[in-house]
Amino acid sequence: MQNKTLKTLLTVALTVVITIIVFILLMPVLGPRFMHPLMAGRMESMHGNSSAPSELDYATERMTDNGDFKVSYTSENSITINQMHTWTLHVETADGQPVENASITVDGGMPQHGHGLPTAPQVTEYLGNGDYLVEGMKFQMGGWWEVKFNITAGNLTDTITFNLTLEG
Ligand SMILES: [Cu+2]
Repeated sequence: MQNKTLKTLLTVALTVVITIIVFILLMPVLGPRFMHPLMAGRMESMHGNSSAPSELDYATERMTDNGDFKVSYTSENSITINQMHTWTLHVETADGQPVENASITVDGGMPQHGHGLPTAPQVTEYLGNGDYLVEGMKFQMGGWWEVKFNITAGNLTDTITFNLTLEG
């Protein structure tokens, strides 16, 4: 009788130990799946807090990367997250002449989060005097954003990246 009890106890203890060992060994495999909701929550809170590199240039008027154009932007209203809005992009030559009828594409995203813009903004209208209407701008969270323009006018093509940090 006592022998059998001992055997049962040993079996239970052994099962528990083996289960724990197997669980620990499988942790790297199971971990990501089990941890996901928790980690996701933690990532989400990191999302807003990750600070941008300190040396970023936030100027709204800059030279393009090869120095071909001087570009500035204004927003129709203050940039608030999750609000679709419109920019006006002003493009000049390096010596200050307005650039007419350029073809311009828009791209952007959050370098620290590895995602792009939530919308596909487009230059929809040339307003004259080197001004271009950019519709469909939207940012879905606070933090450091890059907005990139690729500008082609005549035989010149150049790119520019504007940095923004948004509250959110
Ligand atoms: Cu993000």
